[in-house]
Amino acid sequence: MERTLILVKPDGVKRNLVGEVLSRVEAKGYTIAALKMMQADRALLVRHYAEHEGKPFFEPLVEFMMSGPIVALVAEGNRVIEGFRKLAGTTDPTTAEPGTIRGDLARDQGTKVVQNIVHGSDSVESATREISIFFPEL
Ligand code: IDP
Ligand code: MG
Repeated sequence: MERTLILVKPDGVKRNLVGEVLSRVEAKGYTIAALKMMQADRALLVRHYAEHEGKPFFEPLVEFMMSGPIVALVAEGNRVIEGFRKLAGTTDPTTAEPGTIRGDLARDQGTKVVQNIVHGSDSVESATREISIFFPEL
């Protein structure tokens, strides 16, 4: 069964949208296989976002992701990686389709890093790597 790593980012937790995100994942029919609230530290985030190191938004991204608690979960189901990316919507919340998490619940806040409520793995390789970072016990 395919698995993906989903994060509710600090903006989503601060705005009390954890339940809303979990509800959309469950309503779609995916199973939540693991779930935890945590405070991510720099080392963990640098590993998680390694592909973005050197980009202008990298440091703001790490700072933002450390700005408050996050919720990490593993969701499971056939084609869940692709399916959750569709549920999340495109990276830029201004143009993300209405009906998606980012399209419905986020907007441009004028910050250096885009605040867009959720992260979802983008491939089987990323999912395996990211799940092992956030849930080494699995
Ligand atoms: P994704 O989350 O839709 O997969 P990525 O390109 O992997 O998008 O970028 C990771 C995160 O970095 C995004 O979710 C967003 O928070 C932030 N980000 C991506 N591109 C930009 C940008 O061009 N400017 C500011 N922040 C960005
Ligand atoms: Mg990404």
